[in-house]
Amino acid sequence: MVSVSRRRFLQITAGIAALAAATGSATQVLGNSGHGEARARKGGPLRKVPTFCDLCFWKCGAIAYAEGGRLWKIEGNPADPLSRGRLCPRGTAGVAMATDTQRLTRPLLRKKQRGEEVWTAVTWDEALDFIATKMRRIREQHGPESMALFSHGLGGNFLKHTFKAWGTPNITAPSYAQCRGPRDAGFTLTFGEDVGSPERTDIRNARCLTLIGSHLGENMHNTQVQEFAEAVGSGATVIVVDPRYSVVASKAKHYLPIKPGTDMALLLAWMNVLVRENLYDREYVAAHGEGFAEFAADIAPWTPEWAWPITGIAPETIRETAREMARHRPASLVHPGRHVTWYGDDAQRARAVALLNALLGTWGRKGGFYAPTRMSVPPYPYPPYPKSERGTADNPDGKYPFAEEVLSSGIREATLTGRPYPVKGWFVYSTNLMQALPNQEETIKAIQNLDLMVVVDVVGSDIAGWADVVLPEAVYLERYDDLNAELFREPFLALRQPVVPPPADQKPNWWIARELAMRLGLGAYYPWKHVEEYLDTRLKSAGFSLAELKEKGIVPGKPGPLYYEDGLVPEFPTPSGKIEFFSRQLADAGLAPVPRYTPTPEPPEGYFRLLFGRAPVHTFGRTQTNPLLSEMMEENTVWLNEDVANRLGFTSGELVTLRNQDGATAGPVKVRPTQRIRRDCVFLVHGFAQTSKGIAARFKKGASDSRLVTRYVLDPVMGGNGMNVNFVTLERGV
Ligand SMILES: Nc1nc2c(c(=O)[nH]1)N[C@H]1C(S)=C(S)[C@@H](COP(=O)(O)OP(=O)(O)OC[C@H]3O[C@@H](n4cnc5c(=O)[nH]c(N)nc54)[C@H](O)[C@@H]3O)O[C@H]1N2
Ligand SMILES: Nc1nc2c(c(=O)[nH]1)N[C@H]1C(S)=C(S)[C@@H](COP(=O)(O)OP(=O)(O)OC[C@H]3O[C@@H](n4cnc5c(=O)[nH]c(N)nc54)[C@H](O)[C@@H]3O)O[C@H]1N2
Ligand code: SF4
Ligand SMILES: [Mo]
Repeated sequence: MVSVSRRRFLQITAGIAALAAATGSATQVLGNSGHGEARARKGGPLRKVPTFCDLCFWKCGAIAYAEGGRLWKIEGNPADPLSRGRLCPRGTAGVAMATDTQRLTRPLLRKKQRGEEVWTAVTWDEALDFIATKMRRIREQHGPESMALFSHGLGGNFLKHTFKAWGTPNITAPSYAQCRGPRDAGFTLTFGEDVGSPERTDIRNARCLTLIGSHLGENMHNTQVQEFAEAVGSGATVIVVDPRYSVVASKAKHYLPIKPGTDMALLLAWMNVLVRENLYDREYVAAHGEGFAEFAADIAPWTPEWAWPITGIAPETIRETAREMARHRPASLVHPGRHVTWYGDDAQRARAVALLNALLGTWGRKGGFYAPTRMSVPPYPYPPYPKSERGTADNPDGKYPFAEEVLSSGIREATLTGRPYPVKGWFVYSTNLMQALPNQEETIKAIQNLDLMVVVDVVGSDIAGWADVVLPEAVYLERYDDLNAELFREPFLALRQPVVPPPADQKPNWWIARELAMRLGLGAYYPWKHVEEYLDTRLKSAGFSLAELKEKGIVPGKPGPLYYEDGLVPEFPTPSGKIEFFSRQLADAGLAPVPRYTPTPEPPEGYFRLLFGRAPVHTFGRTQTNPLLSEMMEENTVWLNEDVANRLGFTSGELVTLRNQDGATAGPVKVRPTQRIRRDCVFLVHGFAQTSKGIAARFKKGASDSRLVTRYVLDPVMGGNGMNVNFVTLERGV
């Protein structure tokens, strides 16, 4: 078992200290510009251009500095409520994304077999004409729905518009079925609303914060990490449940090194204690709850003594932590998590997290979940999109009844089987499906069934290696994107704008989307010629102008009431209009109306469960070629319990190959023996070891968890892809 002595792990708190240092440097940018301007600059006068970051999807407000046409540095924008003037280490390295020597420079057309990565450079006209011709042929043979768009992030908005105008509903992102989908479903089934992104978590005001696998600090979502530091600074109690002693675990009063895959049992036992000991918020539950009596009867057997042998967490620890949570309610936030596609019962686990929050009365309360607002900006007045008769291809017969978005895995399945109808073209924007989807072999087989495969990327990523046409995009510092007006604590409106021109023949997404639409006869959907016209039209309809946003980067709106105690009227858009402790919707779909624990298979003798997560200085595979970030972390290592390493004779830094239950291998990768992980699992940081020829060999270091995720379990509630169900052995050498 992992030792939990806090003293012993003091050194890892350096992780948090490093974060503070990295983020703290960037505060007073606007009022203190003199330090840069005073110096004589070679490239021309110093310009400060407000924009927002794209090194991950949090979209922190930033200010880029350029000398003439040359980027110098990028810092947080103090006017931005998300970054509050501080960027994370990745955001600070944004400049290197533009100067990355491995960038794609010209459109490429495949010359040989798919995946052989032999290309001819072509002009944009040639590339787009080729795509348009293929798309028309697909439409003639199979209908417009047979084109699918995979698109992750804000940059895909204009392409989504083109594809909706084209007439396909098959528009999907790996941030749903491979990431937060089960959480959205679990919370919506319970409260009638999901937690959104940025999450509506009032971490800043929490007096007790429970984190179940949410490894804040490694998971570097800026606002959350800053608010976590504030909460800890003001003495909040932290409870961390993780098989691995994460960076946040080092800040925890209670660290629970749970057996992987058993969180549901812990959640049920916690709720059992709250109900049995009458510690829950009875007034809140009476006012807002539906089906509480059935729920209470259902969870009555799930005592801490029952959960103990399943989770490895002692009954007194379960009781003590439940009481601790109750003591601080309603400012007792149980974090909803984000990447929750673990074991295939994830929507039900998310629902249990939602119900635990409901018992603590945190929804709509200070220190729990606030009510977010957004700036209202009317959409551009486009003509209506054509209606598809056929519906989406991902979820035939509504097999996953509570799927709210299109399932990327379902589109892949339709591409493989031709059911419910053939999918013959993939247009892939800013997502590396080889890394993001489980089971790479299925992805490759699906790609082989396509008549057209287009990838828009900034480097020759793994997925670009499988394309027929590769389109090089301008990076965020070189382009406009759509406006950002997300739901948050304070409403705001933010603009991304070009700071410097692209260095070669790269084009921005809006231009690609528009040019393609023109070639497809969809000109009516592009009444504007340049994105500036589009932005100005939308901004004017909201009472602003492009000129104002270009100057300010961000404009704040008027915040609404955040909590019920501020006068916010509680509303639960569920069928009953209340918080559904017992879910009639789930029962009617033949699913458990109150969450149940279902065991997940255990690793066979000699195998370890493969777990994976984030490192503060990388975003998945997106930052692998960033020279600054790869200098900070060049490769991942495989975390292995130190006692196990000693018993098996593995030494620190020794190279091993990982082999999973199906014979898939990854590595060579260095072993990191550590007391910070249980004996039954190993851990890799995700995103390393891409194998594309488009990326120089020095970035192939480490091991790719994605290669080892051959097995996945589909969530019966919403079709999520549970991926923490693979087991690996370590083999000496390469
Ligand atoms: N095995 C495994 N699978 C996972 C996860 C995991 O931890 N392990 N995590 C899951 C999660 S939480 C998520 S959200 C998804 C994420 O999945 P993805 O969003 O697919 O993440 P990446 O693999 O980083 O792929 C991003 C791609 O976009 C490219 N790119 C970067 N910037 C730009 C740009 O400006 N323009 C264009 N056109 N392209 C750009 C990058 O080069 C890269 O190829 O993966 C999920 N899948
Ligand atoms: N630096 C950085 N930050 C990021 C990202 C990034 O790429 N880089 N990506 C962002 C995105 S899109 C997402 S979705 C989030 C993902 O980040 P999170 O939602 O915080 O976390 P996960 O990736 O699900 O989980 C990883 C943690 O869960 C633990 N874990 C694994 N199995 C179990 C289990 O069975 N039970 C429990 N209790 N814990 C378990 C692992 O040990 C690890 O500490 O991060 C975001 N932040
Ligand atoms: S969290 Fe970091 S990488 Fe993500 S948008 Fe903010 S500064 Fe950029
Ligand atoms: Mo994610």
